[in-house]
Parts: sequence; structure tokens; C-alpha cells
Amino acid sequence: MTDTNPAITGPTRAGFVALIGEPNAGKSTLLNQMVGAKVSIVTHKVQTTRARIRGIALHDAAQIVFVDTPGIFRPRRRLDRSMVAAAWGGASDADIILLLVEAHRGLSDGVVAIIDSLKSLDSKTPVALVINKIDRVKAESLLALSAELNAAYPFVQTFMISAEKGYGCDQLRDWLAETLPESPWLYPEDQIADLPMRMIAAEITREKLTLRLHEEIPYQLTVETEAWEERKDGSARVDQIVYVSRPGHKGIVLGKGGETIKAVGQAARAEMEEFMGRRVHLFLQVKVRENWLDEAERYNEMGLDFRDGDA
Ligand SMILES: Nc1nc2c(ncn2[C@@H]2O[C@H](COP(=O)(O)OP(=O)(O)OP(=O)(O)O)[C@@H](O)[C@H]2O)c(=O)[nH]1
Ligand SMILES: [Mg+2]
Repeated sequence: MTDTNPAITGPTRAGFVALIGEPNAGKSTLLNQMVGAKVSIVTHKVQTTRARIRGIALHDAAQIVFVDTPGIFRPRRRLDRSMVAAAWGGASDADIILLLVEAHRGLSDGVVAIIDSLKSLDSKTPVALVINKIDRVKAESLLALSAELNAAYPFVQTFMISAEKGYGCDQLRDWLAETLPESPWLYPEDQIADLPMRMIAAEITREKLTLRLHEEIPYQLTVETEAWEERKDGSARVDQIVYVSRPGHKGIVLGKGGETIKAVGQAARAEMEEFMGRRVHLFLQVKVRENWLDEAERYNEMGLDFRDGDA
């Protein structure tokens, strides 16, 4: 708990807003838009976010803690199950749940499955509908889509937004700020993320790998920050390991003459420097670890629960 800004008169508000939805719905994009900084990684591929990531926004007298979650889908692997469990864990701890639905996909089978799960949870947490990516559809189609979705679940509110372009985000922010419970703020005023820097740095590298690699390779790798050294000149030396699960993947991640990993390293370093506002020396190493997807330690590093027994 922290002292709140003396400029604010009247009660402060604070709480957790969980962003849930199918993979690729735009949850991380919305979190970044609301926080005003890139806290959570974004790619055009599904299943980018693997764990819960908190981003913090201040609006009027409210501190809104957005909880980005992995997409909810039918899990197949152990990692998938941990991701989906993390998403529902985020929802169950929240004061408000936002269900993001892609405007051009509408009431898809995946959204129906999420709504069924929300119903069976039978929780008292209010759920608002956020129709995202409205920039991709004709405005005339939105009313019918909203009616269809609202017939499927008693949403407390409906918002139509473009998380990427920012359309409709002000109304959503206003509503959250006035709907969260009265409470002292939960984080210091200047904090925008609740994730250790070494984890943010690992996520940045994983984003660059995911953008450059194809097919199943991004899903079969993980990135860990192994060492972090503060240097006297104010820069940081960051050593990271990219774990791949197959010997054949190592060569692909490195690329011809090491060009892929070099490009990934350059892009990741530039983004780390921008995020931290200082120079970074980044060293990446690629290691084959065939069973990393079944190792509890890897899950702990990602901030996921390792689900014993269900490989
Ligand atoms: N056109 C358009 N694209 C968007 C919008 N919001 C997000 N996107 C794109 O949708 C893709 C997925 O966005 P993410 O924010 O990574 O989606 P996510 O729901 O976090 O996905 P997972 O982490 O995989 O569950 C990215 O290519 C985004 O740029 C939007 O409002 N309009
Ligand atoms: Mg995401």
C-alpha cells in the first residue's frame, strides 16, 4: 500500500481488471494501450502471452491494474494447460473481467466455450464485453454482433474498440476508473508493470524470436535471463539462454552464419534500451534441452504453475 497523490480529493479507487479471450484477440495490445507503454509482448501469432502480466494505469483517482493473460483455447500440451490455468486464475482474482472478442470473428466456437466456462464459474465478478478490432469491420455490423453476444451472456457493459488504434479506449478507461472499488492504490504511483526486469527482457527476446521463426519453432522454445550485471557506466550486461527442444531447431534459431540470432539480438537489445532508457549489452546463447517443456524449473521461470503428473 502506498500513500496516494495529495492532489486527489475524494476517495481513490483501485483493483484488478483481467483481460481474457481467445488467443490473438488483442489482450496484450489493449494492456499496452491502456498503460501507455509496451509491457506485454505482441505478435500476429496465437499463444504469444504465456503467463499473467500486470500493467498499471492511473486514471483520475483510480489505479487500474490490468492483468494480461494467455489466450483460452483447448489445451493439448502440458504448457498449454498451464497457460489456460493461468488465464482462468487471472480471471478469478479480478475485480472486473473484460472478455475480448474479435469483431471479425464474432461468436466463434472458442468464444462460446469461454462463455460456457464463465457461466459454470458462477462468480460474482462483473464481466464486460469488449469487441476489439472494430477497424477491421463495417460499423453497420457491430450492433447485430453486440446483440448476439449479449444474448449469450449477461455482460454488464459492452465496449467497441480498436486496441491498436485506440478507438473507444477512453470510454473503457473512464468506466473502469469509476467502477473499481474504493481502495488505496496498490502500487507506487510511478510503477507501470509488476514483472521483474529480467523477465521483461526475456519476453522481449521471445517476441523477436517469435516474429522471425516459423511454424512450431516459437512454441517449442523459451527464453531465460541467466545473468544481469549492472556496469559502472550505467549500462547493463544481460545474458540470456534460448532453450529449444530439438537439435534441429538450434540451427534454425541461429540461422545461416548466425544471422537469425544476430538480427534477433539487435532488435531485442534496441527494445530493451528503449524500455529501460539506458544502454544494454545483450548476449544470447542457444541450448538444446529436449525436455524443457516438462521441467518444473522452466515453468517457474515463466511465472507459470507446473502441473504435476499431467504431461
Ligand atoms: N486490426 C487490428 N489489429 C489488432 C488490434 N488489436 C490487436 N491487433 C493485432 O492482433 C494481433 C494479436 O494481438 P495480441 O495483443 O498479441 O493478442 P493477444 O490476445 O494478446 O494474443 P495471445 O497472447 O496470443 O493470446 C497482433 O498482430 C495485433 O497487432 C486492433 O484493434 N485492430
Ligand atoms: Mg498476449
